[in-house]
Amino acid sequence: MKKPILAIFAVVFISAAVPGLFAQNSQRRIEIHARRFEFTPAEITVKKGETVTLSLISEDVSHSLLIEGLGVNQTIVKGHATQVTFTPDKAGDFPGRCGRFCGNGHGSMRFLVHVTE
Ligand SMILES: [Cu+2]
Repeated sequence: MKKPILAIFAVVFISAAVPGLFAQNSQRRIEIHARRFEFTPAEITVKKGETVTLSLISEDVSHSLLIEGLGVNQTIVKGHATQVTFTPDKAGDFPGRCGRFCGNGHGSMRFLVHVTE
């Protein structure tokens, strides 16, 4: 009976001592709000190889989040929380924008993803 308990203690101890060791596949989730004419937050920083899920919420009209360098092109309809997942495979800055005309300030609806090594 003692060995399984020791094994559990060992796993708990190692997990605590080495943060992230058992979290390799856990997805990071970031909530992004869209409204005329901004994304909030307008910038995020993620790690290369890290799988990130953006939870997109519109507060007014339909928008979209278009990040060409990351293959993201997701319509955001008011009243429907939408998710988009990506895993950047290179470091750098990836500009995004609203890809759906939403009014006079549409062109200033910018987004930026910093991908670090
Ligand atoms: Cu727009």
